[in-house]
Amino acid sequence: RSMLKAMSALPLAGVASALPLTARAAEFSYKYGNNLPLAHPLNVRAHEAAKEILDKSKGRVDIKIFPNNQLGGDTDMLSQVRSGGIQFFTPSSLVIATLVPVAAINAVGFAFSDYGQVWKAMDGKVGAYIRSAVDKVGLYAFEKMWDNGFRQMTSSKAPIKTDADMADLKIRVPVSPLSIAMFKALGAAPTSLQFSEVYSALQTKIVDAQENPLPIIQVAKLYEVQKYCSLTNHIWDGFWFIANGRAWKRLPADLQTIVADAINGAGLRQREDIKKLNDSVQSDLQSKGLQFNQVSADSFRAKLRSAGFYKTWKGRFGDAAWGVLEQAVGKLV
Ligand code: X2X
Repeated sequence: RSMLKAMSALPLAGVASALPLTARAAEFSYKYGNNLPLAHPLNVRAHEAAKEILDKSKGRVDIKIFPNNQLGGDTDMLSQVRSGGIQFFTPSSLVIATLVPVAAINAVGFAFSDYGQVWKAMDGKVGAYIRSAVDKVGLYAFEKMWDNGFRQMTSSKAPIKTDADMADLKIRVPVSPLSIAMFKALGAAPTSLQFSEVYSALQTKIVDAQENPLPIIQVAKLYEVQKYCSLTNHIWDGFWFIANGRAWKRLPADLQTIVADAINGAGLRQREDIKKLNDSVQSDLQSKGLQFNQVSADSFRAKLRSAGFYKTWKGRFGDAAWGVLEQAVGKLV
C-alpha cells in the first residue's frame, strides 16, 4: 500500500523523470519517512533536496520520500531508522527525545523568546550538544535543524487565557515525556498520541485540545476540529534530519558532501518558508473560523516554577546540558 502512495508522490519529487529510462538502479537507493502532509514546507524542501542529490550524484543516490506517516507513526519510523529499514527520518525534538533524552532540551517550556535565540542556539552549542548525543545511539544528525515552530494551544471547548483554564484539560501531546510532565505541571490531563492519530482523536473528542505550531494546524486542517487558538508560544520545536548511521557511513565522502549540502541547504530555505508562513497563517486560520487570543506567558511560567518543573528537568538533563541552554536563553531556575 505504501509503495503505491509513494509512487503517486513521485512527480513532485521529479526523481523519476530526471534519469533516462535505461538508467541502472541507483547505487544507493534510500528511503526517507516523515509525519507531515505533502503541503508542509518540510516536504516541499525535502523533495528539492532529493532532486538535487540525484542530479549532483549523477543518479548514484536516489532518495524516495514517504510523507504523511505512510510508513507508520513517529514511533514506528524511529525504530525503522534505527534498524536500517529506512535510512532517513525527521523526528521533532520531542519525538527523538524518547531515544536521546537530551534532544528535548530546546523544548523546555517558555525557554526561547524568539527565533534569533533559537537559531543561534541550535546552530551553535545547544545543537552541537544534541548532535553528539544522537551520534552515540548510532544515528547521524545533519547540522542544520529544520523548523517546526513555536507551539500554540488549540481547543474545541473554550479559549485558554491563563494557566487556570488548563485545569483537567484533555489535551493531546506528542509521544514525549517532557510534554507530559509539562502539561501535568500546568494542571492539565495530557495524553500522548502519535501525530498520525491527532485529527481523528480531536474529531471523535477523545481529546478536546492539542498544541502545535500554526503551519501544522493549517496543513493538517486541525482548524476543522478545533475552535479556539491561544498564542502561548510555550515550546519551540524543530525537526532533526537524521540518517541511519551505517547507511550514512556507507556513502563515500564525495557523496556525503553532496547529500549533506543539499539537506542542510534545503533546511535553511525551509526555515525561511516557515518564517514567511508565520506572517500570513494566522489570518488564514481566522478566515477558516479559528478564534485567536493572546496569552501572557507569566502565569504559565510561574505555575511551572512552583510545580518544580524547571528544577526537575534541570536534574534530568544534567548540569552540563542545562548550562548550555541557559547560556543561550538566560537563567530558567
Ligand atoms: O506530533 C506533532 O505534534 C508534531 C507534528 O508537531 C511533531 O512531529 C512533534
